[in-house]
Amino acid sequence: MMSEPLNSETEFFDREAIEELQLRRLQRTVSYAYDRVPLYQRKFDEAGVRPEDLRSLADLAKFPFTTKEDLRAEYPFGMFAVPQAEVSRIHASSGTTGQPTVVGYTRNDLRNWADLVARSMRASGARPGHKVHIAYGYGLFTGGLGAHYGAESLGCTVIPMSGGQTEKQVQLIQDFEPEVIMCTPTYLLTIMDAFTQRGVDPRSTSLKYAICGAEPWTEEMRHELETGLDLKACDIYGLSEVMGPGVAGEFVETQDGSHLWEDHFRPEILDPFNLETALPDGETGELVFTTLTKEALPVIRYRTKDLTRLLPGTARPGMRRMERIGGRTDDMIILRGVNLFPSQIEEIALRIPALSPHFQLEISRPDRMDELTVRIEPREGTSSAERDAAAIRLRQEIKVQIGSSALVALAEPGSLARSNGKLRRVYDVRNKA
Ligand code: DLL
Repeated sequence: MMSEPLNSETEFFDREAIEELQLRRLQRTVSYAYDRVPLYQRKFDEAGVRPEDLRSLADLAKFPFTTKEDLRAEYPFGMFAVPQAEVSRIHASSGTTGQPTVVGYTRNDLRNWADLVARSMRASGARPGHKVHIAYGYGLFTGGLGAHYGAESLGCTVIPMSGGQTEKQVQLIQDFEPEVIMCTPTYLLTIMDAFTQRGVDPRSTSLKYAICGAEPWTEEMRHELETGLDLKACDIYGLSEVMGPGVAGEFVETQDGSHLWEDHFRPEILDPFNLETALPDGETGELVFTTLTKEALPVIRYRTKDLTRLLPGTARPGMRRMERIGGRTDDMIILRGVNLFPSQIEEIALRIPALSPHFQLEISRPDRMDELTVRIEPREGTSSAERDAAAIRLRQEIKVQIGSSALVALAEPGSLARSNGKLRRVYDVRNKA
């Protein structure tokens, strides 16, 4: 057996060495998956490919995709590649519809996961000895425990707060004085507002770094959080089916999008129209992953439904970066033929000074035509003239930048639902006459 390089070494590999490592790990993964998971055997056979056909990285394109529906169909443990007794932990992603998707980890998987979260956290500014306040939900969601073991592995002092109980979050941040907070960007907004409501200046806390992910967010939201809390906010990306948080992480020095940890995952970008062809770097499409080291749940060409593009690495030149995710194909609103993502509204609204980041999108069908209403809270302390002007400007900017007309309805400050984790932005009331 060839001895495996350590994660701390492969992080610094150059592109050539990474690709060489990827090919070796990919070859091992496809034959491992084929031998151990009936679904892969069936799919490969149907597609007429065999593990030996993978001779170069380009050959991966011959292999069939895996989807969330595949995982659902094999619920709960049908896709596990090891006997249940070798599975050390199980997580599940809630999913808004139907069955949850179940994922599993061996001891090695958990060690790699912790290493990659630690690597992501270090990139984003966390250091051994920092106190890390974790406000991602603990439990079946991968956010809480994923961040937890990563922070421990980095050598931090972990405060396992979990999500919710915002009053208590704010109290403990004041009392324990953590340097780092990990939570969704919209929940950080909730925490920020809770400080203000207590009469505490959110810029005065001990927090220096926020490591945010699990939902799309924009540069404008980063600016909102960084100025509001006086800290540096970086992105962390991941999904349960592939691992959890820590598939990619952003460097605080460059803040130029998350680096994909390509020593463990091989990314591809799929043409969003024909959903067949892989696109070259720099072009936007659906992100697809093949895991390179996972034991309990290897995934081959898993379709994430996340839209992004691949860019060359900067802080780690051997790894590629992904552009900030603008949205998921699932969240795309098609309004009278125009495609639109909630993050585009966030971007436009936050450039208008009198508007707050608190908004919801409602799609209705009052008269055989779909209609989008943006319900948004103006900022506290703005005059009614400023608010009205801001609403008109938002409507105009949406028309100009997205190319679609929307109604803008101002909501009372504090009236819209606040985030407790992943925030729901879109409310579709079309079928509820
Ligand atoms: O959300 C894992 C995670 C936890 C990532 C904590 C980061 C921090 P799932 O619940 O399976 O796993 O949801 C995965 O969330 O496919 C994306 O659509 C979205 N997502 C995750 N991170 C980001 C991000 C976790 N940084 C789904 N930016 C993914 C945009 C993200 N979207």
